[in-house]
Amino acid sequence: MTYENIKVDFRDNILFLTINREKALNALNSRTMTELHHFFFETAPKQDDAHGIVVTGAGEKAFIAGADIKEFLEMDTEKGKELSRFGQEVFYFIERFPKPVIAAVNGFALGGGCELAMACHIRVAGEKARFGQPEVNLGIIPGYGGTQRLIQLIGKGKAMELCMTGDMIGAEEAHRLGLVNYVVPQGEEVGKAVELIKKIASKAPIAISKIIECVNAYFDKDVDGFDFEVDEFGKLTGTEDFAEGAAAFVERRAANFRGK
Ligand code: DAK
Repeated sequence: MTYENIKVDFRDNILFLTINREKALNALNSRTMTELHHFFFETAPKQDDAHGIVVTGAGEKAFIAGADIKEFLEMDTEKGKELSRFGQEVFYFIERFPKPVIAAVNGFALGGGCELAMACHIRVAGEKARFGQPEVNLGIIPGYGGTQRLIQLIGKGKAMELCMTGDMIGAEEAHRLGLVNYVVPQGEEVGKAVELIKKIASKAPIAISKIIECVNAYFDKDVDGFDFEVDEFGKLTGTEDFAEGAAAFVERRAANFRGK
């Protein structure tokens, strides 16, 4: 698939995904959702040598200013359903992607943009970033998991307030609430995300993928997260990387993990 609305680069074993509709503040129209779907289901899983993914927005103003409101005007039920199915799949898949996915939030992260950032494993915000769920201003509610993931990150009271008022909050407030992991000087978001991915890449890859599964298991109502953790822990003790990690500790050297 040829990408028109997203840009994909691969450098230093990291996939850089940029939402590339600067004139529309990187709003997510259906074409962009289709491309995101393709990227996360086709492109990224095949890049075996990637250590992780950094997601950001083109330009200096926005990460993603939400779903494309202008496109809403032309939407019928069928199109709406298709968009919804695609979106839900993409966001679910991002959250469970077996390598770190880090949002480098460089500006407005509103509606679907805030939701996409929340589906990522870690969020780094530039100091001018602004977050919000303004769907209520349009007569709708967050539809890409926003009501659920916001509670997971910042708690029920604040999630209620942000969704019901549609208010925006700045990066510092987002950090104070736990919505973002780091606030960095504007323009340094991607650099910080790269630093984090490089650090994570020095650990055992299977363990990293299992951490992502186990943490997500907590929020899966059909799974007992503790049991799940026991099973995954047991499996990891049989990996070559565990033997290597333990041996490296005893031999006082850096571990050389191979993902086996
Ligand atoms: N959609 C389309 N165009 C947008 C846009 C958006 N969300 N946000 C900005 N733009 C466009 C503007 O129309 C303008 O285009 P031109 O008029 O120049 O052609 C350009 O980007 C620059 O925007 P502004 O001139 O407004 O820039 P300002 O600095 O004055 O304001 C702003 C920046 C971010 C405060 C403002 O643009 C704004 O309030 N934008 C809208 C924010 C918003 O309400 N976002 C949508 C939230 S609703 C679904 C699941 C989820 C969703 C939908 C469906 N399903 C399950 C099916 C999600 C819904 C949402 O995200």
